Amino acid sequence: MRVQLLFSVLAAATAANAQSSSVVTFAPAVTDSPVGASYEVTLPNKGNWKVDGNIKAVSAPDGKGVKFEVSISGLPAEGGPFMYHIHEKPVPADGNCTGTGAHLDPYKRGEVPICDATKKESCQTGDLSGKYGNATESSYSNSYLDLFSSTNPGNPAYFGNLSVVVHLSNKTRISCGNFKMVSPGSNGTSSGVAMPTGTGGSHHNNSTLSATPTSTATGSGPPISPTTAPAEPTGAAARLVSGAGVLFGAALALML
Ligand SMILES: *[C@@H]1O[C@H](CO)[C@@H](O)[C@H](O)[C@H]1NC(C)=O
Ligand SMILES: *[C@@H]1O[C@H](CO)[C@@H](O)[C@H](O)[C@H]1NC(C)=O
Ligand SMILES: *[C@@H]1O[C@H](CO)[C@@H](O)[C@H](O)[C@H]1NC(C)=O
Ligand SMILES: *[C@@H]1O[C@H](CO)[C@@H](O)[C@H](O)[C@H]1NC(C)=O
Ligand SMILES: *[C@@H]1O[C@H](CO)[C@@H](O)[C@H](O)[C@H]1NC(C)=O
Ligand SMILES: *[C@@H]1O[C@H](CO)[C@@H](O)[C@H](O)[C@H]1NC(C)=O
Ligand SMILES: *[C@@H]1O[C@H](CO)[C@@H](O)[C@H](O)[C@H]1NC(C)=O
Ligand SMILES: [Cu+2]
Repeated sequence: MRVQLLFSVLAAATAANAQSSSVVTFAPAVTDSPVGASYEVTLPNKGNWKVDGNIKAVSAPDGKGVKFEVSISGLPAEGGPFMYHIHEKPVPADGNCTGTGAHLDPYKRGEVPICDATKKESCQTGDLSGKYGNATESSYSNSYLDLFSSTNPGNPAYFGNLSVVVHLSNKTRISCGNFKMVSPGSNGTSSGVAMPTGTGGSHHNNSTLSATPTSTATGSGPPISPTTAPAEPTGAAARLVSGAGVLFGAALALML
């Protein structure tokens, strides 16, 4: 009995270790999308593909995330289901979708394991089809509020100067386009006109650094007291140390 329990604990621990690195960084919920900010991307024909689409992205009225309205048509009869993502770079002047690089992933969770749509905060920020579903028909539309995207140029989850890529299920890139600003919005924490030229980092109060969220976890600076730190999710990425290592250690200790 006891031995069996040990083995299953061990198996679970090793499986978890193999599946992901031992540290998981969750995307913080966004609260700083400027009121009224909106962006739009047009998804054009590329090569022999006949895709035609657009995606509108508007700040949530309370600044908590971004509402997306997705409409894609002309998807091929074969090669689906189709994925689409916000990518980390804009489409270059030559229009080659390969130039957009990988997905927008400011918290560096990586491609694997694939997004669990029941835990959207654990997915890559740009993995819209992972979080809200693939396009499965030749004409597809969907709309949703994503709590982890931002229209504030100072936020790591800002996408206003980036692109969207549509893929076949084998990852072939069949369309891509760049977000264009429709309106910068009127509110938020940006100073002056909220053009996407902000250097980031200066938009927030002095509680935390916002430029490199992954660097806040390991303490070279003074520890931030949890009682005084305000709820400012753009600054501190919530970090979870996987229980796997701990379990592993506990199991080993029991065996010895
Ligand atoms: C992906 O699928 C398409 C359509 O099914 C096919 O034409 C293409 O060769 C495939 N590409 C790769 C890299 O497998
Ligand atoms: C796009 O860029 C990739 C990588 O640089 C290259 O292999 C590919 O041939 C380019 N595609 C077109 C249509 O130019
Ligand atoms: C997009 O804009 C943000 C905020 O200004 C900036 O930090 C980032 O480097 C830009 N990304 C690209 C690919 O230009
Ligand atoms: C979406 O399609 C991709 C590629 O076929 C697949 O790996 C993934 O599991 C699909 N996601 C969902 C939620 O069905
Ligand atoms: C800005 O946002 C605050 C809080 O959400 C709201 O009270 C205020 O009316 C907004 N101002 C403008 C100009 O939108
Ligand atoms: C910054 O501090 C001011 C004054 O305390 C407060 O009104 C404002 O909401 C704060 N902004 C953020 C982004 O925390
Ligand atoms: C900035 O930090 C100083 C010193 O810790 C503090 O007194 C002040 O209230 C802070 N301002 C804001 C807006 O958080
Ligand atoms: Cu993609």
